Amino acid sequence: MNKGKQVLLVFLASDSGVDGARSLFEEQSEKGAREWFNRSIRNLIKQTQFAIPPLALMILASVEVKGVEQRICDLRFEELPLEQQWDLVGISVQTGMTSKAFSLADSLRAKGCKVALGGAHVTLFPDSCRTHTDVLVHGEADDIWADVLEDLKKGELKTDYFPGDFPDLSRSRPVSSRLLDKKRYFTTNIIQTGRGCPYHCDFCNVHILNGNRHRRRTINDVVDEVNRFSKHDSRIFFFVDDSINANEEYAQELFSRLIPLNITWFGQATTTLGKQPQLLETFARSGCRALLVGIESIEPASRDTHKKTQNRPTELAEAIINIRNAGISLYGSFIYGLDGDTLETPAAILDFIRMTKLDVPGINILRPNPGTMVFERLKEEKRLLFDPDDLTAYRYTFGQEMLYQPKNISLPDFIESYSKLTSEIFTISSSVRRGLVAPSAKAAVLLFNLFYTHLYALSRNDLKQQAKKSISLAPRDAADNFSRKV
Ligand code: B12
Ligand code: SF4
Repeated sequence: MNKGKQVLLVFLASDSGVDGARSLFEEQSEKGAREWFNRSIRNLIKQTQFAIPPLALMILASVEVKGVEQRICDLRFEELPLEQQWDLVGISVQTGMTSKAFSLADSLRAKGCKVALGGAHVTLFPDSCRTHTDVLVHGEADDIWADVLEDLKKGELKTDYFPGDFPDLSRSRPVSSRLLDKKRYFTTNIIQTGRGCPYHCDFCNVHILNGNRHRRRTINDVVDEVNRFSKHDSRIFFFVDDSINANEEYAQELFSRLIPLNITWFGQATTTLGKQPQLLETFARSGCRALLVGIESIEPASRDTHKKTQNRPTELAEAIINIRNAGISLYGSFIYGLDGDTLETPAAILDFIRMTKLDVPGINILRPNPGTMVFERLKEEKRLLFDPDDLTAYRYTFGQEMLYQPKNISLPDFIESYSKLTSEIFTISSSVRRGLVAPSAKAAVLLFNLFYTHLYALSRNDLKQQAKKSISLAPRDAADNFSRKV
């Protein structure tokens, strides 16, 4: 029987971080018991991590075109199903994963399979992808994916598909989670209510990828989706919006309507929530248990330079205390090494964490991703440690390598002070303490802190090695550049 065109949608696993922490520089020399220990920890992290399914591929797989069957393959958990002949393989590409994406695309094409690339990296750097693919899908593909599938059926695939404008999210496009294997994920209840951001933080791509205007789905569509998803999976919901409180009125109405559904949920918000008492109460009543907030920096000079302009540093602590007092645990994400930071900054971060009792502190190194304003500035100022044209230098890691020269701190001093900071924050006893005092989601807070205790130990080791040996997977001259600067 002719089953119609067969389409596979692929999500890649990253080499480190959330997809299973591994050392960047020691891997090959690991032997015996140490190798076994590291592999076991990695598998444990992979299995118990907060692995969520790729929403982009859920959206594409939900596009129904008669005569086309789609399947999602998540390479974090399964092998590529090559026993079957695929008419088209779509791969989601993020900067940081380009080498993996391109080599997979090349090998599939060598076997005669047609490949379509889409995702953030394709939108930002289409030309870097061109030689690795048959089809490039630029931008948000919610609507144009149907055109690709229709053209596939007709045997008339084009090389480029452009959405024209950002899709109108108020048009109903129900997302289905039925193609996912529930057992693999922490939850399959992944929802996005809106896209776009009016701010311009210079280390972020979102305002470039999704535009400056905040577009929203209708509240009815989101409530329907929550109802539908919860019939299939009774676990927690994760709203992947960059800031779920971006529009106070919308969020107030949406989450009021979710109260009777009795769900629990995690999400990402701005600290402004601490100054929105009514919305904060509604979040707590609607089942919000934990939020990720981008604190980024408590140094006024860094916030100004990097255009993190929403909220003054003095208001941050108060906002965090208010949110925790409402019974919501907080993951607060910092970046140390911004242009206003000095060797005094770690002590200020430590004080801030102690004062606010932040449940999970995330202490990141700035990662100047190509396509961001900060990347362009560092390139101009000749502060990048790697060849700016080498996309493989921007692999996704977990604070494990330096990609740039901080402004006010020498590299060895920075590495030493960053390592000291993470070793003071992440210990087994502080993890247990944070888990015990967390206002909610205590087990998740404990687990996250324990994982980070392991991950940051890896980070310290890798940074030490990078500084010592000037090892780099980037080109030779870049490694020389690094050793010169160190
Ligand atoms: C949720 C999230 C995560 C989650 C979950 C990721 C997951 N498993 O899906 C977690 C917390 C794990 C995470 C981690 C990281 N993330 Co993240 N994350 C997000 C976030 C907030 C939402 C992603 C999402 O679901 N969006 C909704 C979907 C519908 O949008 P979309 O992915 O863009 O997909 C659309 C198009 O791109 C396109 N498309 C996408 N894939 C494909 C594939 C094909 C074939 C086609 C045709 C089209 C297509 O069509 C889709 C529908 O319109 C985005 C920000 C954002 N606004 O998107 C950042 C974002 C994707 N993350 C980013 C980064 C940098 C990271 C980290 C490196 C952070 C870090 N330092 O550790 C890690 C990398 C981990 C990894 N292995 O990829 C960057 C990527 C930038 C880039 N140039 O690639 C983003 C854009 C945020 C930013 N500040 O710039 N992330
Ligand atoms: S970091 Fe957050 S607030 Fe800043 S531009 Fe990105 S999405 Fe917007």
